[in-house]
Amino acid sequence: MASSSIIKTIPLMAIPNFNVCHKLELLKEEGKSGDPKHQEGEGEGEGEEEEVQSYEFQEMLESLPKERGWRTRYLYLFQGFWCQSKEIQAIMSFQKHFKSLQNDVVLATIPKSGTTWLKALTFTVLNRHRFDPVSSTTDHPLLTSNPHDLVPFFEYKLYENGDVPDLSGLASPRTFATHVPFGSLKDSIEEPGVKVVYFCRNPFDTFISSWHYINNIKSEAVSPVSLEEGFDLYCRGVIGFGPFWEHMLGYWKESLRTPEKVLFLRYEDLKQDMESNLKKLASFLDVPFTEEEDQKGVVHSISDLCSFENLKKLEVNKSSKSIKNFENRHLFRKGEVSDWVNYLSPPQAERLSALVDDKLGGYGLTFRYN
Ligand code: PAP
Repeated sequence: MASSSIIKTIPLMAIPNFNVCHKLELLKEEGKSGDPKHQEGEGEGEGEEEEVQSYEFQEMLESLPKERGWRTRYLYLFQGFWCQSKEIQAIMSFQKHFKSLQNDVVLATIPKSGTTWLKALTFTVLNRHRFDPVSSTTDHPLLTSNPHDLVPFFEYKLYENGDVPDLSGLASPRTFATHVPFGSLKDSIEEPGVKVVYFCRNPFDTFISSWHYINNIKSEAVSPVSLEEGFDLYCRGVIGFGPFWEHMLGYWKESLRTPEKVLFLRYEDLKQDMESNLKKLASFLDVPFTEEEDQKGVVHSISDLCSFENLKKLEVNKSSKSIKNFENRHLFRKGEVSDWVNYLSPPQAERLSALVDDKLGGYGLTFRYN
């Protein structure tokens, strides 16, 4: 799925070739597919959970702590964070097989922090000499491809189902994305010169965005997560790739320790001041804007091209699916700061605020969310 959909949607060989070499042996050994009754997705009607997994994988899964899932029946505590069985399968394959190269760029987020936006901006900044964001407004790849097609996820595209993609033909800098926390990523990006951009959004809006999204895309067979239940799970850390505070802290600390390797950006800052943040991103990626580009209005053109309003209205973002089971249109809901005030009660807001202060305040990681 990964290879064909990417090749189909990206013009001019921007990402030329993701052939799957072989499956992760542990997960795909012939004759060891396990008892189908033990499959997590059994009876859920959830396409993502239907894949037959090996007996060893099932055994490993059953040894993990689990909680009620948001989108699938369970979330498992794997390597210290919560995720679905299919994600574990992909992450294991990624960790085993991915080899970083010197100029690789990895975009990291916890879901619903603005991943789609960051992908659009980074792709456009890095490729602005091939795809001019100022004049070629009619044939820019973003006009016909969703950002998730242009910057593939390790866990939802490249290594999905335990696949092992052939990344040898990719143009440099190779640009990938992940939701995996830093602790589970770091061994895979040890090559000097690999750069990580972490995009952080305030936990209030991230929660509301997640709650809407999951209720839009979840299988009919999984009961809806009410706002109250979802909020309680979120505050207990039980959300995909959470606890959110550990996810944020992992990248925050690393950005302070190795600022040349990890850039920490905030959703709210980009909303307030796109120009300086886009310049920061370009400089970090070693492709700073020149004075001439500044005068030509390149920064503004990129900002406009990647804006919520522009992306949301494109046909590809209204009617296609770039990631299996996820309709692109659900990736563009409101794109605002502070929408949470329309959903959370004062006691809920107090609880989350106290949690954020308690978990993150001591590290100097603060947010604007009012
Ligand atoms: P993902 O992690 O599943 O890829 P992600 O893109 O991080 O999702 O989150 C979607 C959120 O980003 C949505 O927020 P909302 O629910 O509060 O509206 C979506 O609207 C917002 N978003 C998507 N594209 C943009 C953009 N170009 N500018 C600002 N916000 C955006």
